[in-house]
Amino acid sequence: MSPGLIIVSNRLPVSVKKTEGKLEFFPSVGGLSMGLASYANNRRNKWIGWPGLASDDLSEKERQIISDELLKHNCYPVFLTQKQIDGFYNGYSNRLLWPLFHDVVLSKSAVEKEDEYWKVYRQVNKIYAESVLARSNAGSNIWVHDYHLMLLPALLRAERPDDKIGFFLHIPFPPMKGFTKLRDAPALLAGVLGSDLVGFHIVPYANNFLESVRHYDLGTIQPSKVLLGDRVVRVTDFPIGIDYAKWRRANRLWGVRKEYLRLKLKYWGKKIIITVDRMDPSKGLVERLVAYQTLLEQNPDLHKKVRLVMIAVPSRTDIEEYKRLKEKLEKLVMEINTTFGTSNWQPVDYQYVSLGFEQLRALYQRADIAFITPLRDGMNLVAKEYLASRSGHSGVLVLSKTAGAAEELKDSIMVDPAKPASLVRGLKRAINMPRKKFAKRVAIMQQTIADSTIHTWAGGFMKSLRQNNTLGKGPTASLSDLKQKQIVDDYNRSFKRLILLDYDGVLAPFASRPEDAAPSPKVKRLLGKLAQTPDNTVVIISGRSRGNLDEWLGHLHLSLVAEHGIFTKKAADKDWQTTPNTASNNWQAIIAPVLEKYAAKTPGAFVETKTAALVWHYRKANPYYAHKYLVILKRVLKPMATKYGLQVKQGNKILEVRPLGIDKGTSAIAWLHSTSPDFVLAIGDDYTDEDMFAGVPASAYTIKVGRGTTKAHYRLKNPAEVEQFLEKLSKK
Ligand code: GDG
Repeated sequence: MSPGLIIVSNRLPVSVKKTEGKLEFFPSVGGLSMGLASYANNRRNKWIGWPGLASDDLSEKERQIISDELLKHNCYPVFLTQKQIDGFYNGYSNRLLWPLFHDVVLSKSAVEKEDEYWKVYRQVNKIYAESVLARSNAGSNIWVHDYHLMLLPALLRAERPDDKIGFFLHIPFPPMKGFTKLRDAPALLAGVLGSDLVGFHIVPYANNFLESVRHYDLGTIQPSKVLLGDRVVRVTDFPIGIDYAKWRRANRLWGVRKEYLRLKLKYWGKKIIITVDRMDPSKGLVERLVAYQTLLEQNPDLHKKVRLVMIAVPSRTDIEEYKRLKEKLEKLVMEINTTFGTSNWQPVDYQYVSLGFEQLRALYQRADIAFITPLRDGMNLVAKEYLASRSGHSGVLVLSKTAGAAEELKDSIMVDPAKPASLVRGLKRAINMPRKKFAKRVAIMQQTIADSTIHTWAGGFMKSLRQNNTLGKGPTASLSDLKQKQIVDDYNRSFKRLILLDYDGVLAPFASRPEDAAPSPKVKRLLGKLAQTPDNTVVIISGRSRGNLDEWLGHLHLSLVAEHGIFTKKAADKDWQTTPNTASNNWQAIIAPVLEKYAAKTPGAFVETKTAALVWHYRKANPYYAHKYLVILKRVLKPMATKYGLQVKQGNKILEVRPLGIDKGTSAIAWLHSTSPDFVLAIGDDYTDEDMFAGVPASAYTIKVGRGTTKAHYRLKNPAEVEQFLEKLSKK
């Protein structure tokens, strides 16, 4: 049975409010709950989110009632206090991330509180992580939604390396220049990069994201993906759609028909222009009204013939900027209505309300023109819903070119919301547009919307997420018993064999302190046996220092390579040889304090000094700080590495600095030259072992231990499987 799906979002599809001491449950507004309904209704799946009210004045009993009621919908609440809601939701998410991502000017008071808000944002993301971890098992599929939870994927990844984690951003991702204004931009990116799959509405947002990842040097950028050590994060577009059939067919509903008749009478004989948006600074509501005002000023002939119905849905009402917007908008409505209105014509029908589905559907059906001009919008579902709701191919759509929907709805009348004249022109064109002329364009757009629905969106994302691990593995096949037998046969037939083995993660599992990862007696016995076999050269090729290797394996007839090739000790030799021109460590005095500085900031991280390398270990570190400072460290080290001829390589929870030209590939090639083998086996688990896989001939048997992209041909799961395989090999 495939594992269930865990959906995580700020809000749940069911919301709760408390009026006069009574709890009320109601469905949340918005396309997401509808789109994911088929997943949410499956009892194997879970939806985790905030129920919409502060937990401060909820009794234990009330919490229980909420949890029980939500459980009926497979929903699980994350309870947040008012203080947490203020810092996380109203503060960091909606006063900083939201405006910044929509290119809206940030308020000064919000910027001043960035630090304070950030602390709560992090804290709440951790609360979400704890909730997800407590309610799911290892191996789950987890789908995280939106800008409120950008740190969550990495927090989950740290605990669940094998889970499939997807992240979808419902709002635009801004260009790198805008995004990097945030003080904690790298930490947000590192958070999202904990995912296997990152989805955006349209390609430009995905590219902006990749550009920011490149800016902070967080990974290797390839088209639509980021390579991160041994992981691949796929970054791609999934344009969200609507439930087309539901909107289209709703004209049959009794409630819709009744409401439509009411609107028909109410707006009799007028050309109706609608705007439907949450009351939000990014939606360009003031700009829209100003455009309408200008249109009326410039075209007196339109007076009494048109009417603008503005539905402004209450949203984020605790936030200062939203309160001010409402005041400004209402003042403007009043101004337009008093300037142009007459006793029987009110130019703007302003409604600050959340309509029911049937009312909204009827309004779409009645509206001659939809005037949808957000300053910026991730997608904008209203534009799609309007077109789906039209009888036949009627209606005219005016749409901002800065809405994600503009990518698909190219046949709309496209306007630039930053240019007032463009809005006025667009609206005038819509009013004068001959119905028949526009019908063809509506038909094309309706087809587009019908082809790419909310179901195809959710299904497409989930399919991709499930496939993602396979992508991470590349074409590498797991080393089947049959293949193992073939390798053993080939080994037995050959005359001269070279066996290159990494140590950590291959011959011994990782321990939290490097000195604790000693080999088991069985591994030592197997290595000893292989090394004693005539015509075998067995090389332990490791990043470790000489001390550990000597202590643990020095007594066996093995060859040892320490510090990725700086030191070599051949099986018969007593002493280590140093690769010429590599052990000068003048640079260490300069780099070590830098690594120490960031280790001090990262609880649990420490610096290991090798003869000719420095290693920043973060296996035991708090993952949040580790990612944050890893990013900064890489950036700080880059120019220093160029100056001193060093390479900075990220391995398994380590960042290693060592001289250029010293890597396992160079070392492997040297062993090939000195032994001329007819059988080569190389086993490794780490990023640094990829150099070894690349260095050996194509005919070599290369085996990667664990997950992640690799150049190796085969894969084994863990050191225990390596041990079993070596046992087969040593039974000659
Ligand atoms: C975010 C992104 C992206 C509106 N008024 C009423 C009402 N609505 C429903 C609409 C529509 C939804 O709310 C609004 O969706 P939008 O896409 O237009 O905008 P956001 O709320 O800002 O949504 C956006 C979306 O996420 C999905 O990814 O497209 O870009 O900003 O479905 O129908 N519903 C009811 N009464 C109303 O008065 N019942």
